Amino acid sequence: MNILNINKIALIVSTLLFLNIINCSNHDVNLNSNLSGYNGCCYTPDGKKITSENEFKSWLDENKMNYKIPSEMSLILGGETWIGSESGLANEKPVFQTKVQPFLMDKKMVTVADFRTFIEKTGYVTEAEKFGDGVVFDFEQSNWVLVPNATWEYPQGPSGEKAYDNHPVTMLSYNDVVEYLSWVGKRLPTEIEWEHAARGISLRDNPYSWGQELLQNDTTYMANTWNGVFPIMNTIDDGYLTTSPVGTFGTNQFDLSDMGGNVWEWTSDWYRSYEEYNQPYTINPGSQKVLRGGSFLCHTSYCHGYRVSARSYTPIDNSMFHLGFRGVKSVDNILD
Ligand SMILES: [Ca+2]
Ligand SMILES: [Ca+2]
Repeated sequence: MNILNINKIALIVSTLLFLNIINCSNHDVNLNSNLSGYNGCCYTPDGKKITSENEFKSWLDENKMNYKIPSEMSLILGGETWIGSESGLANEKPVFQTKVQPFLMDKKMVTVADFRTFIEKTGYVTEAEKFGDGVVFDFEQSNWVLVPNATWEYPQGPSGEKAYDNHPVTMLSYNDVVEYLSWVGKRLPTEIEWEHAARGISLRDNPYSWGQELLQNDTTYMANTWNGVFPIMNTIDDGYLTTSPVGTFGTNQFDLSDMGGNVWEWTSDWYRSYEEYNQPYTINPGSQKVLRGGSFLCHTSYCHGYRVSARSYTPIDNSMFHLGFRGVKSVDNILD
């Protein structure tokens, strides 16, 4: 067994620990993220305070001649924002306030079809293809496994289902997604940008990007997550065992879809405690990147990762079947 495989198996074990023990041992997550009293976040790039989705839409209509916003992206208003949750998991504390500059964010996650265009035009070879395997959850064994020749086209391996064009592309390393985004003139969001965008405009103290409940009116699922008992039984009440088409479960106030569930999303930040956030960071062999948004594997009783404040992490050379991405651009790019 080579060093790469030993590292990968260690990673799988650590991922499993993260999912089942560290994050989750009998921990009931209080859904109130304790940001009450905080009303509205946001200012337009020209300095107008926005406190509701309707005000934002009116401002967008009035200013569409002044701002070039690509149709596939949303303008995320900047302002003072609160990050974290005092009632969430340990790594979501302490809640802190910070400033966010306005930026543009992809409304939808990058799809399999989007990524195929990149491969066809550039001939890029992904790291999973170079390494020869990828990390997959085996539903029959309820365990993580390294699957030989798992790729963005066949994220569960060559004998698994081919990835659908309109689903989020997965099985990509950090370097792969940075390469793609550079090709389209975008970058990854920071985790603060991601959480700020997920919280929307006036629903900012809700646990989820869409509101208070995963199952609205006892009938409508608002995200693709794990239904049933993790990790032994998935009842698939939301319709999907693994990925779902991007945008299936609606959008938040910034018109962003899949900000909870479906697949986790790479961010540009190295993972660390919020208490160390303003200190210089030295990259080390254990460094990992922050993931946001949760996935089809997340369940309320475990990491509950599809909450706006939830954080996960993985090493940069890791390609996983429940991990994708979306791009952002700094806002100067849209000004005339
Ligand atoms: Ca599901
Ligand atoms: Ca997601």
